[in-house]
Amino acid sequence: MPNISRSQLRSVVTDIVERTPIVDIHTHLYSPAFGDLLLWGADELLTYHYLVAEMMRRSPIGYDEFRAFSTREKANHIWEHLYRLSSPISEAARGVLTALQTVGIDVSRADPEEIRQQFKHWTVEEYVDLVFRKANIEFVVMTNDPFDSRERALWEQNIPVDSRFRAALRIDPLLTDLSRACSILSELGYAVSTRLDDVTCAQIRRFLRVWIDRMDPLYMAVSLPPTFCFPTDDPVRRMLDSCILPVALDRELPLALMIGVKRQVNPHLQLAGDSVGKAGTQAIENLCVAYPDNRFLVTMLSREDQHQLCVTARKFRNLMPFGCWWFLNVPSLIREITMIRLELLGFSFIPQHSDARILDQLLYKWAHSRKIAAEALVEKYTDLQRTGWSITEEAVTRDVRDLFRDNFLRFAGRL
Ligand code: FIX
Ligand code: ZN
Repeated sequence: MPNISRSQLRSVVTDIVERTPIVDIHTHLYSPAFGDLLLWGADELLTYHYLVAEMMRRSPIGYDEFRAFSTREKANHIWEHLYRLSSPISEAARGVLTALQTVGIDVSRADPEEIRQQFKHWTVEEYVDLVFRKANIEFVVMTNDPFDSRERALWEQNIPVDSRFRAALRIDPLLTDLSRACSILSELGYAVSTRLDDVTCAQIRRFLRVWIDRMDPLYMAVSLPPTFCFPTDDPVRRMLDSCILPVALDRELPLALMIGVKRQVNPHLQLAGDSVGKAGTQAIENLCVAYPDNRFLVTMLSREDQHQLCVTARKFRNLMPFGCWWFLNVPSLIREITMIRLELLGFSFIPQHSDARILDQLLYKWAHSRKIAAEALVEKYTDLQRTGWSITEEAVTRDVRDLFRDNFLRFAGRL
């Protein structure tokens, strides 16, 4: 394969980044068979919890008054305050415009009613096809919660799952709310107690295996507060040591740890009320040393933890950093974090996940992230070319595929 010339580098790399299909390793999307759980369209897009938080800073509306609105009224209110009375410059507000533009909606003079009308042209199946094609996504990984009765009922009916939506087994209550976990497990017929005795641990392992068999997840996942410690004397240690990690090992599943979320610092904001705290990587180091045969996918929410996470990843091959999560999913920080990772880890990380909750968001989150990844790679390959090193299309294609797809599939044992 011929070398890419310096003058062509930018266009070749950008083109390869655009053409490489994405495996989106963490979303809150569902396959259409899950019915109402799959969110899409104008009103859902405009009432994303990121936008609710931003609107509340500009509108005098009371929390209860806003909560009592219908989704359509909420969308109109958000449009009024974030799009009409101000320019939609924040990442979440701009993202709506990128998403609409990508599916051919003229945003120059649109208002929510006109946008709603445009969505009437599509069925959900057509819209899923359109979004996956435009965003060039191979598949997304859902967040599947067996502690949620609505979701559980759907899985129990053995609904057919579209192969573009793969499962991840989400297990937060086991590590963050043991009494809730135990009361749900008891209702489901498992003999458990919050003392986490041997019988309980065996029952929790059985529960996890039942749901792994049902969902065929690509990994298990939990999001954790910045105060997460390991090891400790509390039930978290026993839950990891005697329930979750042995099952992860024998079913060959990575455990995804999403660390740094401070839940409900403002409960009035509901889903929009969570915040961030610095965590450090001591717990991750301890887990990686203590369980060298387990694999850990890790994303951290605070900017301050990003460098330390890269250094920790240099020490442990059973640790895979991923994504620019939530408040980090803004261009300036994606750029910074991607550069630090490239410089400290080469191509051995997963640069991004979308965390999309509304299908349409795949369009903007990936368009924006692809652009930043391409710019970072052009800068780094240019530095290599300056040394006399040859850059070929084959090499760039391999590197980009590793970042957007193969690193995850390999780490999850699926390649
Ligand atoms: O815990 C998580 O998976 C978080 O990503 C969500 O709970 C959060 O609300 C979110 O949507 C962030 O993007
Ligand atoms: Zn998430």
